[in-house]
Amino acid sequence: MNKLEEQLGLSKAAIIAIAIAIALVILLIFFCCCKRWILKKWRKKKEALAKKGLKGAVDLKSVQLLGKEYKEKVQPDMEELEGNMEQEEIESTKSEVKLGRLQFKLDYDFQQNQLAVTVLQAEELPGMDMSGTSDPYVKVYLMPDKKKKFETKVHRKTLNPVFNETFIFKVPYADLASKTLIFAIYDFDRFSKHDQIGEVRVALNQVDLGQVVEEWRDVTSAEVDAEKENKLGDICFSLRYVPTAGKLTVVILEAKNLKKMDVGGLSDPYIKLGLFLGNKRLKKKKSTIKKNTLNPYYNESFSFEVPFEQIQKVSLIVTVVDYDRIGSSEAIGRVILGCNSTGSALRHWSDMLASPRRPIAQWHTLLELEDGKKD
Ligand SMILES: *[C@@H]1O[C@H](CO)[C@@H](O)[C@H](O)[C@H]1NC(C)=O
Ligand SMILES: *[C@@H]1O[C@H](CO)[C@@H](O)[C@H](O)[C@H]1NC(C)=O
Ligand SMILES: *[C@@H]1O[C@H](CO)[C@@H](O)[C@H](O)[C@H]1NC(C)=O
Ligand SMILES: [Ca+2]
Repeated sequence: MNKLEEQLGLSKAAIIAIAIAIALVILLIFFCCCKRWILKKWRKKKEALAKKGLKGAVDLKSVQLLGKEYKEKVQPDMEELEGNMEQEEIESTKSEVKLGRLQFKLDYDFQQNQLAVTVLQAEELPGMDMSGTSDPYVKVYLMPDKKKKFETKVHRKTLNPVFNETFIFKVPYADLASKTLIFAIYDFDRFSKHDQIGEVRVALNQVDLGQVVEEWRDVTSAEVDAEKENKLGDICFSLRYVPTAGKLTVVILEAKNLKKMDVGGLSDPYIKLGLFLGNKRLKKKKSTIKKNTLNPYYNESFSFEVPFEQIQKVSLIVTVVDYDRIGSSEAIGRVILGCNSTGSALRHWSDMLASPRRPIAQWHTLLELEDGKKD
């Protein structure tokens, strides 16, 4: 019996038992650490394998990223602004007649004979949607010739959009005085006609273009007549892209309020689809003709082969044409889609890319055909 045993009052056997227990605990802890490390390694390997194995999923992901890229081009989704929004909503409902303000910049270049119009930003726009917010964009054109119409990008869920986009109008200085610059502000809506929020009219004979003009103007309610007289109608179709199959599917759903093209009658509209690579037409398709109507219903599906490498390079032109038995058929209006398009058309295209395999339907306002570009 040694001193320690005497002091603790323990037997030799008991001390050995305690030592073994301590060793066991240490071993257990060591095991646990090892196990975690091994599991982690195994998981990493599995992820790497999954990435390698699922080629299709990668395609899907990259096309989604592509869509996201466009979306960022269209507008940053401003979730973080949502908090401020409630405040704005309350303020905007307080004063119903207020339509907000728009800031723009005009810069006339006397050498080039061109007017650079910058849509800078808007403030305190009214909420047009159920949620109390709007998805604003601005159309910019000169009156009385409405030929060249520009559109800004659509900004999602905001009443204070920062556009900062510049558009160039070629106008000799002598002609400026007879022109009025229109900023028409719209609320984007996927499932219905886009509501006009209001407009800002700038009579160019009342501004001094000898220097750069930058100012704020109140948005006023739109002169409805001017818009209506130029109306060509609206069309609804869905777009679906399957990157793995390289297939673009367009379902033409319906059109409404089409412009009357036949004297003393309605129109006989059909839809023409053209797939373009630059100015070169790759493919052309036609819907059936709907007789004697301005509100045709089609529900007809058309598919195009577009490999993933090409989807960024193609554009799709949807044209509404009035069929004529006697003369040649006349185009009523059209929509151009692709990564170079603007406004609500760009939004539709980018939403399609961001949701591969899913059909995305949207209404579009028909635009006039530019002279010289046949399709
Ligand atoms: C607007 O765009 C110009 C040129 O692209 C840039 O220099 C400027 O910082 C932008 N302003 C805002 C407020 O984003
Ligand atoms: C549209 O066409 C699809 C496919 O042909 C069909 O399943 C659907 O029922 C049609 N919808 C209507 C409302 O006719
Ligand atoms: C977009 O514009 C660029 C530059 O003008 C052009 O090179 C490209 O082909 C266009 N893409 C489409 C899809 O039209
Ligand atoms: Ca909206």
